Amino acid sequence: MSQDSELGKTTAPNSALIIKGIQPKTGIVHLGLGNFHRAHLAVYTANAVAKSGGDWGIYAYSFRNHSLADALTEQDLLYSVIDFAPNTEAVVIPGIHTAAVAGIEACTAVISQIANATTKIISITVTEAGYSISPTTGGLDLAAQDIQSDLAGNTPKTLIGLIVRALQLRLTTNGAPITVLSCDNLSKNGDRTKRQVLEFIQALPANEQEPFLAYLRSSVTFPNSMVDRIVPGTEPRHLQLAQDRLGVHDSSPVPAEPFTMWALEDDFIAGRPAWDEVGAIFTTQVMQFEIMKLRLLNGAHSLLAYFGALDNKETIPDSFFQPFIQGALKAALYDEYLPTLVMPEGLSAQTYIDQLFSRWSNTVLADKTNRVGSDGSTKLPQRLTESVIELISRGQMPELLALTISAWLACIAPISGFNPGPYANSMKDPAQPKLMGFAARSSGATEMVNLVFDEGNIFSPELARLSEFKSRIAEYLEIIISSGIELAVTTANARSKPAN
Ligand code: CS2
Repeated sequence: MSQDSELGKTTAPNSALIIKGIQPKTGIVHLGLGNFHRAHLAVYTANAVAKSGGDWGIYAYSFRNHSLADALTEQDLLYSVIDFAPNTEAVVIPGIHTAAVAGIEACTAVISQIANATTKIISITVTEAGYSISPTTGGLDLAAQDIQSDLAGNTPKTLIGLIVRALQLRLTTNGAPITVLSCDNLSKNGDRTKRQVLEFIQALPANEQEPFLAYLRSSVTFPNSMVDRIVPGTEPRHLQLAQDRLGVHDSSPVPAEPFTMWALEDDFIAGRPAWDEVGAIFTTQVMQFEIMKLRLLNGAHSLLAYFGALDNKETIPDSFFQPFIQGALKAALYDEYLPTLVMPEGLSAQTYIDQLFSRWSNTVLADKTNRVGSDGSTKLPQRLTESVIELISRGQMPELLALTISAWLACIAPISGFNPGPYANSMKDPAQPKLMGFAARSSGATEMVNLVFDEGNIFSPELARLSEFKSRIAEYLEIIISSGIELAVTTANARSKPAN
């Protein structure tokens, strides 16, 4: 990394912190080069290397985004992470990447880089949708076309296929230990990644399985981790702001909120950067952190996205400041999510929720409802299933969680000529074609909801068995279609009362 680019030489205002480290060699291969990675793991790692050294440079791979990889390469792998919030002008330039490559043609190089004994960690941010999870088994979706293709030995198209092929090569070339670190919003993300990898291996011909399974048992660890920072996509206004703050052109700045959090298990079999010295929390309570974050932040975030979009709100703060939505948000948090979780020791629920309220009010960041609302079919099952099951088993109907699912369906696959508005229309979802098909076949909300649960392969069979809950989803969907989101929300709010 030469750091000769304009960014490397910027004499930007007092606000810019350039973390150049000492040009470390690659120690981490990151799968899923996107804005979140660039504002989270990359910043923690750059800080850790600047403070305590170590060869922890990051070789980053994007499955699809050629233009980002090329743009970063062109500017010596430097980019700015810009804090967007009132009263801050902070900019950080993490000089920690050693390569940025993309696409299937780069796959072989990535596999050899992982196999190289100098690589100690594979880190991952591919979103919930990237793990090839079957909603029916919770394990690997063996029927998925790309998984089939990877199992047949073609150049891997999936995350899991790529990891397995790289570990196979590593075993045959040096057999050195390595850590696989998921940084995605999945509960038990390390355990789940391990399960996917194991199920992939178990689907290979018997002679390929051993001694690979023995290598996995003895030399590969999969720590669980909870990651947190709200990082929207880059828009033209961010490019302009980067230019203004830095005085030089950055083609690929990352807008981010100042808040950042990372809780993880200290299970790095081949070592790790000194992340603990730069704010990461090493704890045995990662589960509690994950559940807290997945429900209180992400679950409520989805509610803000769908209710907001249906009320014509472009941004999360606009949705948050709408009084009837904020009432529903509080009911969901206090009456439905909070009673189903145990906070990590030392963290107060009220402090965490107060912080969330200030993060969701960030009008400078202006995170979009259509970003958070996209991919709901892979996000919602993670965020609300367990709370729904638990509340129902206690005799409480989770009104707001039911309505979150209704609102998602109304946004992604509207029926009966219902138009959910521009912000819902711009949401994307991998299950959208299938859901639109259901919507076209449905004469009303009940039929639609039954199809989603019977044939959608999105929610777990356990959730699909809760017939009263499904009727509630259909009822709210009907109200949204006939009278709009506000009436649906006020109806759900009025009914929402804890069991005792
Ligand atoms: C959001 C997350 O996309 C979403 O649904 O809830 O990206 C959220 O911004 C991050 O998890 C915050 O850490």
